[in-house]
Amino acid sequence: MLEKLNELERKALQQIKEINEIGQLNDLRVKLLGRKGELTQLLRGLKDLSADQRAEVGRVANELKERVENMLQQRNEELQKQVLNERLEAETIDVTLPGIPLLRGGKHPLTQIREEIQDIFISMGFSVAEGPEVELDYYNFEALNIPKDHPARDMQDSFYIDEDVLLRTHTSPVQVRTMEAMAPQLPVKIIVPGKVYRKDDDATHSPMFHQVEGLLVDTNITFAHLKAVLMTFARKIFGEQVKVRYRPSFFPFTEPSAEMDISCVHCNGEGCRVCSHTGWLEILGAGMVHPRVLEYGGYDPEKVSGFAFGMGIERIAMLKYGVNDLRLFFDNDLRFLKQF
Ligand code: 2NM
Repeated sequence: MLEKLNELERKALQQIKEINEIGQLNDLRVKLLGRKGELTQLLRGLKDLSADQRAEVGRVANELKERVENMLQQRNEELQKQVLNERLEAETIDVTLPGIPLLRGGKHPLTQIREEIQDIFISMGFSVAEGPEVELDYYNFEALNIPKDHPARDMQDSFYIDEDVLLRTHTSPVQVRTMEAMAPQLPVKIIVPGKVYRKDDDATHSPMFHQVEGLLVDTNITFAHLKAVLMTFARKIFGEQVKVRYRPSFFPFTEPSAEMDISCVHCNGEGCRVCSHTGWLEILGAGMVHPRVLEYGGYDPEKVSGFAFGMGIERIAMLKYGVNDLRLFFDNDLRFLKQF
């Protein structure tokens, strides 16, 4: 029996050496050491031996099994290495190929313009204030001296949530909220950027658009301060060559009220299609804060005065960049947005 074991081991080691494929190696393991394998078959003869012989043959068989397993294991590792080497030979990596480009994001043109506007007013000492887009009718209209029967309150023009709540139609309610929070401290010197909502939809009007409004309240503030601040703003955003003019206007929350025009950025005031051959472009509304609005804000109009202004960010961006359809800002078309 010991001889048979010897012979089995010799043949096994020979077969293991000759195998060149991992799958076949597993088959061989089963054939040699498995439950119905050659070694098991051979050990059936143990029962015919004496107890001493059985112990001796058993020991030899166990040692044999261990050696064969080691050989199988070793061959397995060799074959795995071989497979890996063949793959490494076959597969090549061209490290000179260009990499996958990382797409770099950028600020939306309206964000760029808003930040430019903010920086200009911050440089003149204004702070940036923000407030809710879902606003009380009280702050959006009442406290701004827009009475109940005023056409600006028309359901046709505003998004109402219920009788007393609506999407703000301008950022002015934040000015009233800020005055309320600050009174009687002076000065109030803020700009308020943000989204506003009106029932409008065409090439130059979107139901959601962006505004920057400003407010300066202090003792002895006059229309001259308004002109100085707004002319400085116009020159910084459109260039030092720009001219400005004021036309009388009307807003319920300012008195007197005015519109500020700039000389046309396209034709430099000569007259062209952009400025409807007037040489001028309207860019913002402004005025001295109505005494009633100051009162709503908690200030005494006998002791303080102020000016306020408001502009649409889309309109400024369209003029500055020569964009003729405001919907381009909201379509998310990268071919458009990448140009800024
Ligand atoms: C404009 C034009 C004129 C304005 C007024 C106020 C407030 F709250 F202080 F009274 N905020 N913004 C204002 C004034 C806005 O937008 C065309």
